[in-house]
Amino acid sequence: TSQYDFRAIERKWQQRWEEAQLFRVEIRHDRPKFYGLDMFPYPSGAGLSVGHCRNYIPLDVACRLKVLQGYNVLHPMGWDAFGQPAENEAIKRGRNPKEMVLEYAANYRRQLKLVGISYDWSREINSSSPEYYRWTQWIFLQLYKNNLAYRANAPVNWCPQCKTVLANEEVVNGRCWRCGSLVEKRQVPQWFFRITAYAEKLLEGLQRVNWPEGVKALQANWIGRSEGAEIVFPVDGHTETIAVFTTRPDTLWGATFMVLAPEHPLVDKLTTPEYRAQVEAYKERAQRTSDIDRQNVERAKTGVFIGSYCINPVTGERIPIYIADYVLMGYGTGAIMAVPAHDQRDFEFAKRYGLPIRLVYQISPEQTAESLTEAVPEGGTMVNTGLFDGLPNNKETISRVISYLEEKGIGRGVVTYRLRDWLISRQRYWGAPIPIIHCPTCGEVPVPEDQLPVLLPPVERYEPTGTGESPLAGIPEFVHTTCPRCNGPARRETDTMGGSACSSWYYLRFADPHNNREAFSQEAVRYWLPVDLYAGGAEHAVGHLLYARFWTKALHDMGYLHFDEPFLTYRNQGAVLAYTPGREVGKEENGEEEELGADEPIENWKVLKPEERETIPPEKWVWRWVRMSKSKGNVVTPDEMAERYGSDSLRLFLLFVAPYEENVQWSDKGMEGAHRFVNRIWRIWHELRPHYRADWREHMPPLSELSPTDRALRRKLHQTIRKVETDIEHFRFNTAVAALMEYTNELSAYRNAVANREPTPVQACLISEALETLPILFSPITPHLADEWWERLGKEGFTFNQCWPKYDPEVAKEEEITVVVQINGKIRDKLQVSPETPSDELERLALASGRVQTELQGRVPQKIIVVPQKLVNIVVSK
Ligand code: ANZ
Ligand code: ZN
Repeated sequence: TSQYDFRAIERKWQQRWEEAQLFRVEIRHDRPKFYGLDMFPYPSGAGLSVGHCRNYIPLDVACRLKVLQGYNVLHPMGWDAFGQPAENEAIKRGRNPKEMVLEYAANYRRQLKLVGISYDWSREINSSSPEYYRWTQWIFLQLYKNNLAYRANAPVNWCPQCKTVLANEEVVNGRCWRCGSLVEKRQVPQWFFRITAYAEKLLEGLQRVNWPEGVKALQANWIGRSEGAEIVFPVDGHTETIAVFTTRPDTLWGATFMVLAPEHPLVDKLTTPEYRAQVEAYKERAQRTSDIDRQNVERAKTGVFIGSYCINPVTGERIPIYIADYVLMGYGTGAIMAVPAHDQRDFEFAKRYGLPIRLVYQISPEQTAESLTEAVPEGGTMVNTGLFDGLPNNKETISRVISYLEEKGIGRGVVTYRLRDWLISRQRYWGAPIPIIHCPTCGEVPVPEDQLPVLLPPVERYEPTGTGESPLAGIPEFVHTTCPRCNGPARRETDTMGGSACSSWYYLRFADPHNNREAFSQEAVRYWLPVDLYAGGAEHAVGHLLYARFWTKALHDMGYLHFDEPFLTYRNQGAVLAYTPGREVGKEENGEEEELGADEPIENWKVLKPEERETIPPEKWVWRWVRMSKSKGNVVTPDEMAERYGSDSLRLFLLFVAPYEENVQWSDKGMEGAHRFVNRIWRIWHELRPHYRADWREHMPPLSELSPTDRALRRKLHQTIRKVETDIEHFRFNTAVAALMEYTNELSAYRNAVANREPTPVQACLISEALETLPILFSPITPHLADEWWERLGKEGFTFNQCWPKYDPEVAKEEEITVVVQINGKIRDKLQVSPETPSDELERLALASGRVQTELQGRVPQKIIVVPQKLVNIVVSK
């Protein structure tokens, strides 16, 4: 029957694909490879929403196209199962995280199959399985051996709610990325990866990848390279010296005071007794202020004098030492030379505390330090330096000053980075144990590689302890062990690795997921890696995407990888927003703001809680577009959509509704529209089906013998083949679908023209070409429908592994006509244009013609007459 029974059709093909193991990749050596990867998800209990589907469907379409183009395509899926999200949920539900994760993953897998994603499930990985984390631990050891992993006492971000430390990348606006609590500072021994050693390489590599500019800029800013100098100031009456980092060593002559971060190690030593009390009070206050606030340019610049002085090494002056919270300990040297004339923060500070201001650059002879109303960072020529007076305010001068300081032994040129080392230890249960043993005699000893994995022991209680120790510390059988070096009694490290360690190498494991002798074989990685196309949310810009690049580079330098950038092309999709009822609230009530997209909070608005939907009358509801999420009660599931409209319609809708990078406003209406289109093309195809002849290729007449209508239909088909292919390759899924819709219109018009008549043999050829091409063109987008058509043509197998049709450039070429150009009625030139060229375009082309311009000799036309498809007549006075 020609009834579009999508439920039966989709069920049938999903079953057949499964039976045939259709998506299992086999390497055929005569073909090129393509590795398309989605960021592997943490499977949550809420299951997939249509919002998640928007991550996976576009990449699936791109991968399916690559298969049709004849590539060996690796398109795998797995679970980012370790880490805080899973553990928090397990605690909330009182469940064992291991079982819970497996159950959630099974549901995700079912849903992903339901929407027809072509994953090779034989390569599924789960980062919390010992077969996987054994190798996460192995990589940890390699980093450790290469001095890229170390333990240090450090002030760290502590989430009082999750009771664990957090990486800098996990602190968002001073709050925990998971639970939103305000983050505190604590001093505890922690494990770090030395990502700072790769700051320069991480920056450099960004120039070699095809990523969205915005994401590259975020990473570059996060790495934060600064060129400048370190200058050493002697302290008056002490043997100590203070080094400062400055980007403007040329302004040293204007440094009239020095500012230390309140946490600077020399503060205690240099504070004189009479200032002790105020210094302590200020330090206390600073500790409670977040780094974000401290960097806020709007905040008043406060600080206190500590009683000591240092010596400006070029002027010989004694300058006072202050502490102020606008100087951070974590950047540069934690100390600055303050140049109020040319640095705005220092200017505000000097004005507040009545400190001297001295110009190093003068804009005009009248300009004085007293007359300044703000700092002047740019312009002017040097004054008050003696040696360099008269030089302009530019890079060249900075270099000359640096050379001078180096000669004098006062300072040296340096490059600093904002990037900090990556904090990896977590005082949590649900992670890969850090494979280190602490021995009272030998110190830190790595677990021998043949003893990996260090298994995560099963426990009754895995809630965080709140003491700052991991729950593993409470399991004597785990903790007590023997030292691999001296065989004496020793203790195991009880911290686990944060989930970001697992996700820093999973893309390598997919190449060789079942290897139990090594993390990955050279052969597999050499074949499949790097990832050709990576898709996932831009919120990972300075976390996962940076970490993964670092591990790749480190493993590359150790000789394990032949490449040093893991993701050649990376794309991030927009979110799916749902129209959601909420209510207006005052600022006070809006403590944690609702989030619209990734980073746009909605003020004065809160989503309605289920009980509020009962109590607040609908006319008081305030509707907003916000990101779909279970917590907002606005989730639409793919299950619902597959049942009502079919997965093919859902796929087509999600691709068509907006450009890939843009947010989508979900609407059932739009979904219905997509479904109507799928129904329509299904019907048209079936109406033409009776005229199909399998031998059409042999009977297709040459182009020149086709009637204009026939020719137009073939032209459109071949243009559509080309457009769908290039659009998908460039992630322009919406216009690819639009092209299919346009073609559908043409085909429908053609069908009407031949309706009720037996088509001529030539028409039958054209119809057959369309009938046979459509299943392949639709295959990446609506794969179930495509296979059903294919079968109904009497073909064997699946559209999945057919060949993408070759468009014929001759056939696709736009028809051209000749339009003559006249001046005062005499033919002067001819234009070759498409018949649809509009009048104003013809006029423009005519005037741009070289021959016309020569003829006109600068005369301005009095009148231009255009007869579309025929001529342009330019009238000029003689
Ligand atoms: C003197 C000076 C004069 C500065 C001038 C700027 C302009 P970027 O570009 O972000 O690297 N600085 C250095 N360490 C700091 C810290 N730990 N906390 C806060 N500020 C710090 O900024 C480098 C500049 O920021 C340095 O150059 C220093 O101020 C300040 F006309 O030194 B400058
Ligand atoms: Zn030992």
